[in-house]
Amino acid sequence: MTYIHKTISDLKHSSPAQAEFYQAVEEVLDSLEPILESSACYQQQAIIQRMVEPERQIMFRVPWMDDNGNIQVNKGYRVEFNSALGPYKGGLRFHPSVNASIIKFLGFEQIFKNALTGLAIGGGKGGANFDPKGRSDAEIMRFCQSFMSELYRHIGPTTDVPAGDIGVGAREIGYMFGQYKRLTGRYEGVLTGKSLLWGGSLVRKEATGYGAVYFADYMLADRGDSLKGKKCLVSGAGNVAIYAIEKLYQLGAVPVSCSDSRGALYHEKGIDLVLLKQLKEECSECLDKYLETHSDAKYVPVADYPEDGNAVWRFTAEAAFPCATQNELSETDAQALIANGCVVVSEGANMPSTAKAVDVFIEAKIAYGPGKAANAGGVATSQLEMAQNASMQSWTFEKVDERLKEIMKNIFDTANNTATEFGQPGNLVFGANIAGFKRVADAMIEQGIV
Ligand code: NDP
Ligand code: 2IT
Repeated sequence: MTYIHKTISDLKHSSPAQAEFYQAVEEVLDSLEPILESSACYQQQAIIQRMVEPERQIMFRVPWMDDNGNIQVNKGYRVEFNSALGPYKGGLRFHPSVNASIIKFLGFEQIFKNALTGLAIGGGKGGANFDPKGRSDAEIMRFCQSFMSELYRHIGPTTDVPAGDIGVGAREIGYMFGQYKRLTGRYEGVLTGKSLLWGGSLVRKEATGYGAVYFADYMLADRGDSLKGKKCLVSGAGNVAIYAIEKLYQLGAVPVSCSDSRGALYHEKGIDLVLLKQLKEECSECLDKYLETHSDAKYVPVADYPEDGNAVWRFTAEAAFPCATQNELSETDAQALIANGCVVVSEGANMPSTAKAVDVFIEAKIAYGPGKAANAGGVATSQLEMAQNASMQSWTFEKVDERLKEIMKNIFDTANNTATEFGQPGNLVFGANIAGFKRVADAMIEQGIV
């Protein structure tokens, strides 16, 4: 059994029943053989065994009272995965599906994503199995306050800096920041994604979606092509999807779809972004109402999705931006995309394509940007928010956007050049995994056995 296979097999024994976590680990480790062969030190230093084990995992009870006076209890998590490159950095997800496996897969991805940005940030992730849907503002506030009443003792501006993810946006960050400040008496950059009124950075809200689109454009530019005029499929209708759609329009592309947990929307003429933003503000699950304004659009409810995939990927387009959640794009979806002429896939979400779907993209040699490279613009801009907080400055929109573009270009170049260097030109999964791994592993070796 190879060193890599043994590590995965040991992991399945020590951390049972964590399918999403194994999926993320296997994808990274599968790329590492050439670098492990080229340098014996990684194996000697047990780097892989150390990397797959979080430095610290915090699990806690989150009790809160709902509007009817009933006591509710949720499970809270913060996984501080790796601090070789800087303070733990990564979002908080509030979604009923959250469990240890999901938080660990997200935290593991975050290590390599953050390394690829070239910035000084380690990897972490957290969240709770709390479902914000249908909850009042007061309930959200009480939940966030209870969550922070435990989390505050584990985080700090130079130790661990959480941000948003699914179900956590500016409102939740505000309530959590308020509680942190109340408990510690400190006003400091302990969270990113803050409101522009009190310490947030311009472009942070837009950064993940914009970044995934910039990344797609860099991949295409390298192939003598561009997004201009291309029909694009986008999934999701949250923070990442909305700003991916906005940037696609700005670059002259035509985003024709979006989706949520209830269904997929397709509009040949291009998604009406003003209406989409309005619908998402009015109600969290009413994409079908779009048809009241645009009768030429099409809505497919989840009940009518193909058995082996997601309706959003069965429409015809040249580009795809999965921006909803993990494993939302199956092998059959990937085959349908390729058959319909899709030439570029850029992942705004974390691990949205199943392992078999990724194989289809690699085999077809289309431009495929894996999440840990393509969606790194969000966390990179979070680090720019930290830099502004620490220096008590506020940069202009143009300055932050310029830095974001530069970072996305560097990530593309690093992943692309590394793929070529290690013998698989064009394979950005391979290039991103090796480049991210190398930066973290070398830092770990220099810092000794800790
Ligand atoms: P939001 O909560 O703003 O939006 C999530 C969107 O995805 C919603 O439209 C939601 O639909 C849909 N969705 C969530 N879960 C499911 C599901 N199980 N099935 C179908 N649709 C689903 O989250 P974000 O836009 O911030 O996050 C989207 C993705 O991007 C996630 O994978 C996240 O980890 C990743 N990401 C986010 C970053 C950020 O800065 N926010 C940075 C990097 C990656 P509904 O409302 O119906 O639930
Ligand atoms: O997955 C991610 O990179 C995020 N949710 C953003 C993390 C951050 O710290 O901004």
